[in-house]
Amino acid sequence: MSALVDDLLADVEAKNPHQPEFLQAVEEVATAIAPVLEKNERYRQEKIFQRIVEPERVISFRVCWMDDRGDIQVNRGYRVQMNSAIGPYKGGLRFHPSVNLGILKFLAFEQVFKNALTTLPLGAGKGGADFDPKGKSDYEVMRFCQAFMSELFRHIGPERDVPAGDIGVGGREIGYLFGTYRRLDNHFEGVLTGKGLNWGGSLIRPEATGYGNVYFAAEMLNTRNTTLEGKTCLVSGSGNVAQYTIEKLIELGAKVVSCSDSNGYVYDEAGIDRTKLSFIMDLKNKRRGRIKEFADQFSSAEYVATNGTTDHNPLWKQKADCAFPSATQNEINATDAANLVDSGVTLVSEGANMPVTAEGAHHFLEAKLLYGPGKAANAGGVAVSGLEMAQNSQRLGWRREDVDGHLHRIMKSIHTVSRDASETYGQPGNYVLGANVAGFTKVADAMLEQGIG
Ligand code: NDP
Ligand code: 2IT
Repeated sequence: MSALVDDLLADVEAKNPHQPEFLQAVEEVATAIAPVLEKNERYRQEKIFQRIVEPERVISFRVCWMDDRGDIQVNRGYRVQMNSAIGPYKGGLRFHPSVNLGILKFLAFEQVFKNALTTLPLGAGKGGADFDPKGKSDYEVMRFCQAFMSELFRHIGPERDVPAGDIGVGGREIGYLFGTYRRLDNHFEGVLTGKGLNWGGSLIRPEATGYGNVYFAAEMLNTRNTTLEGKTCLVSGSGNVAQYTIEKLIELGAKVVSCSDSNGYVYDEAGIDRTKLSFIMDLKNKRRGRIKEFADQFSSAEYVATNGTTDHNPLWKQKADCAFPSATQNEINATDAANLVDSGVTLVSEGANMPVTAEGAHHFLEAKLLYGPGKAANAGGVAVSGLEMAQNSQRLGWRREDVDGHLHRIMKSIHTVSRDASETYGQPGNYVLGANVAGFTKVADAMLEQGIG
C-alpha cells in the first residue's frame, strides 16, 4: 500500500475507533483509488478523500414505542447523510439488532460510490435502528415504524433525503413509514422508495437488486464468452435480494442449489425451481418462518445449521460454478473464500453489501475470479429507486418492460465503466478497482466543482 494511503487510513482509524466495518469499507476504497490520488494533485490538495469519509451529517434519535403487552420499548434510530454532491441523500433503512453507527457509516460510505455508478443523480445515505422485527406482531412493527418516522420525517424529503428498504425493511415497513410521513408532513410525495404499486411504487423495484445482480454476472461471464445457462449457483440469504436473484437465475437456465437465513442453509441437489421459490417467498414474506422448513417440505434438500460456526461456513464448500452472497456483511471469510476457489467457483457476484472480508476478497482477486463487488453488482436496487423517484416527479408510472429495460442498460453501463477503469489503471478485469475508481472520480469531480464544503 502507498505511504499516502497509509497516512490517510491512520487518520480515519484514529477518528473512528470501534467502527471496524466502516474502516474495512474505507480501506477497500482507499486501496483501490490510491493510483488516482497519486496522479491527481487537486484531489490531494483539496483533501477530497478526507472530506468524502466524513458524513455531511449524522442524526441519532430515541425511538419509544409500546409492545403488545403494554411494556415501553426504547430503541436507537439513525440516519447518516453521507454525501449530497451529485443528488439528494439516498439509501436504505436497516432494522436489525446488530445496527450501530459504524455499520450504518460503512453502508452509507459504500452507497456514495454505488449511487454514482448508477448514472442517476443520487447522493448517499443510510439509516435504521437496532430494532429486531423477528417475533414482533404486525401491530408492533407498525407502532415501531410510526415512532421511528415521527422523528425522522423532519430530516428527509423528496429533494433532501429519500430512504428505502434494506435488511428488515420491506414493503410492509415502507407502507407504515410512508403513511406516518404523509400524515405528519401533510404532503403526498416521493419521500421513500419501494412503495406499494397503488401508491407511487415502481414496477420491478422489489425485483431490482436480485435481477440487477444477475444481469451484472451475465456481463462478467460474457467477457469469458460464456453464459449462466447450465451453471450451478450458490445463493445465500432468503430475503428480498436472494429471492429475486434465484428467480432471474432460474429464468436464465442456471441451477440454484442453496439459500439460507441467519440460522442455517438448505442445499437442494435437485435445484430450486419456481414452485420451491414460491414456497420460500411465502415462508419468508408472509409466514415469516425459518428456512429449515424448506428441507422439511422438499425431500431433495438437506438443512445445515450454521449457528455457532465460527471458522467457516460449510455452505461455501459446496461444489458450484457461481456464488451470489445475498445475506449480510462478512458472511464469507478468508477460509470460505479459499474453499470457494478450491471447489472451482469462477464467479462471485455480491448481492449483499460487503459480504466478503478483506482477506477473502484478496483470495478472489489473486485467483482472478470474475468478482463483482457489491457497489457495482447490487446497484440495481438503488438504480430502480432512482427510477421510482423519476416516475413520482413525473406523476406517471412506467411499464414493467420499460423499467426492466432501464435496469438492464444501467447494469451493463456499470459493468462497462468498471471494466474500462480497471484497464485504464493497468489491472484489467479487477472490478473492485474499476468500480471504486469510476464511482469515486464522479463524486470527487462534483465536489471539486462545487467548492470547499
Ligand atoms: P432481507 O431482510 O429481505 O433479508 C436478509 C436475509 O439475510 C435474510 O435471509 C436474513 O436471515 C439474512 N441475514 C440477515 N442478517 C444476517 C446475519 N447477521 N447473519 C446471517 N444471515 C443474515 O434483506 P435484503 O435481502 O434486502 O438484504 C440482503 C443484503 O443485500 C444486505 O446486505 C443488504 O444491505 C443488501 N442490499 C439490499 C438491497 C435492497 O434493495 N433490499 C439493495 C442492495 C443491497 P434471517 O431471516 O434469519 O434474518
Ligand atoms: O444497499 C442498497 O443499495 C439498498 N439497500 C437500496 C437503497 C435504495 O435507496 O433503494
